[in-house]
Formats: sequence, structure tokens, C-alpha cells
Amino acid sequence: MDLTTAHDTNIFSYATDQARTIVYLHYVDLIICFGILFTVIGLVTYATIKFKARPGDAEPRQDEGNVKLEITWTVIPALILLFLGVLTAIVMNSVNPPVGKLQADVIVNAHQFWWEYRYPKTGVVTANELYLPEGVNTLLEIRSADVIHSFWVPDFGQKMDAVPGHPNHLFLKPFARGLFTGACSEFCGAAHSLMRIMVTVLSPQDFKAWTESQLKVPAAPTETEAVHGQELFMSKTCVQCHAIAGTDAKALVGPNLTHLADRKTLAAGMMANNVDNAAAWIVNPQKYKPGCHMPKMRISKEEAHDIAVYLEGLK
Ligand code: HEC
Ligand SMILES: [Cu+2]
Repeated sequence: MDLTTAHDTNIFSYATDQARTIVYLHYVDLIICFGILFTVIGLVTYATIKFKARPGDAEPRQDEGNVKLEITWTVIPALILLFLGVLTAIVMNSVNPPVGKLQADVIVNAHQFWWEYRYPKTGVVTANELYLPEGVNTLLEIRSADVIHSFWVPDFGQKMDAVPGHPNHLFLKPFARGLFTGACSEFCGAAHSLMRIMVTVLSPQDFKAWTESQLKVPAAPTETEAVHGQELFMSKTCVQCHAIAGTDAKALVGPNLTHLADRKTLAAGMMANNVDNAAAWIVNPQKYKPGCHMPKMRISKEEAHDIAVYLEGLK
């Protein structure tokens, strides 16, 4: 699976305006916390050396508290906490502003164990590989079709839970192009760790071209193997769960396969997308993703090959 072109991720990296704001808040927190740490270490070290008892010293003066000092060390931390609290509230409001009646640009519907992406404004439907335009503040509505999942691309900042019956929202304004990776981050069942997220950020022009290509209905197959593959696909149980535009397959249980050939990977990052891997997956999906909701069916290697040739011709 070639995800080597993905951006490197670490705790300080960020690729959206929202994530940058969060990382900057983190820096302010860190600087203040280190400031406190070094002040305390400094004072303790100074006091330990300066006031060390020496042989022959008299008994030290016995004090009973110091009101001025106690007020100081209560008020200063209270002010620091107030400052950080207000700063955090400002950042939260700028990163997650009220959504109001805004319509989402992308509806992210989490499933055991894959992601459906719908663009309601254009009608594009795809799975596992999300595309976003650079420099555009995009509103994602995060939903779940079954259990609680969590949408998390580390370079985009926040994790957002996908809760059945309770849509959550996430604004993303990416400022860098390229591939970003993430994963489901709420335990959701057997194949939870095999539920990867891939996000490609394109220039606005390329994003428009991508949208147009996704809206095209793929041409009917002409090659013998692919024609046979299509017949098999339509006559086997595949149509109970999958949709392919321009055909009778309209089910929404599994990923929409209309433009399968455009995906880099199969089954949410499990393997590189090519005819051989698709055929192997179709013969026995449970081998690659134990517990996934695509059953092992009675399909021979030859049949699976022809179906795979058909699906990999869908552009
Ligand atoms: C009971 C429903 C069901 C049936 C029947 C079914 N699938 Fe699937 N299929 C799924 C689900 C669910 C997934 C997503 C698995 C995952 O990644 O967790 C999937 C994934 C796939 C994928 C990978 C898609 C992607 O975006 O990576 C292909 C290809 C596929 N199925 C082909 C087929 C073919 C061909 C048949 C018929 C032989 C078939 N499926 C029958 C439910 C089904
Ligand atoms: Cu999940």
C-alpha cells in the first residue's frame, strides 16, 4: 500500500488553520507551565542552600503562617488559570464556532469498519479516502451508522466522535496540499484498528476537477472479462450491499464502488488497490479484515478475478 507520500505527523505538526490555533494555545500553556516549574525549582534550590542549618545554629524563629505570602500564592495562580481559561474559551470558539443552519460540505458517516463521505452540495459519494480543497473552510458533519467511532487526522487537530443519532461538526481549513493519514480513535469493534482515514488536500481547481470526475457515470465494460465480471456482480449478493452509479446496484450497506479504481487502497487502507488484491478481498474479506461486515461468499478465484477486473475499470 503506497502511503509513503503522506505527510509526516508529530505532536507539533499541523495542516489546518484550526490545528495551528490549537498548537499555538498549547505553546502558550507549555511556556507558562515551564515558567512555573523553573520558578519553583529555583526558589526551592535557593532556600535549600541559603537556609541550610549549620552546626551551632540557634533554633529558627517559629512562624505561624504569613498572610501576605499566602494571598500572593493564591492570587497569582488564580490569575494564571483565569488567563488560560479565557484563552482556551477563545480558541474553542474560533475552532468550533456555532454551526447554526449552515449546511455541511461533507457528511462523514462512520461504519464498522469504514468511512462513507458524502458531499451533499454536489452529490459526490465516496468511501475511505476524503478529498478537501486547500484554503477553503470546509464543514464536516460527523455521523455514525452503528456504534461510536471517532474521526481523527492528527495534523487536523481535534478528534471528533461519531455518535449514532447525534451529528457532530468539525471545521477544517487546510493550508497544505498532499496526503494526510488518520485512524478511528474510539474502540468500535473487532476491526477498529483497521479503519484508516486518508485525506488528500487538492488545490481548489484540482478539487473541482476531482468533483467532476466523481460525478461521471463510469462507462459500461466492453472487455470480455469485465463484462463477465459485471454479470457476476449483478447476479451475486454484491448488489445487496453495494452501489455503482448507472447500474441496478443501489444498496448502501457497504462502500459505494462507483469510482473504486480511483482509490489508493482497499477496505480503508488494508491493501493497495489493484486487480489481484481486489480479487483476493472478494474471495475472502474476513482474512484481511476479521469481523468486517462483508461475508466470505462462495466465489471462486476465477469469478473473483473477473469481478475485480470489472470493478477496477470503474473510473
Ligand atoms: C453483506 C453486505 C456485503 C455484501 C453481500 C458484499 N459486500 Fe463488499 N463490502 C461490504 C462492506 C461492509 C465493506 C467494507 C468493509 C470494511 O472495510 O470494513 C465492503 C467492501 C468491499 C470492497 C472494498 C471497497 C473499498 O472501498 O475499499 C469491495 C471491492 C467489495 N466490497 C466488493 C464486493 C463484491 C464484489 C461483492 C459480491 C461478491 C460484495 N462486495 C458483497 C459489504 C458487503
Ligand atoms: Cu471505528
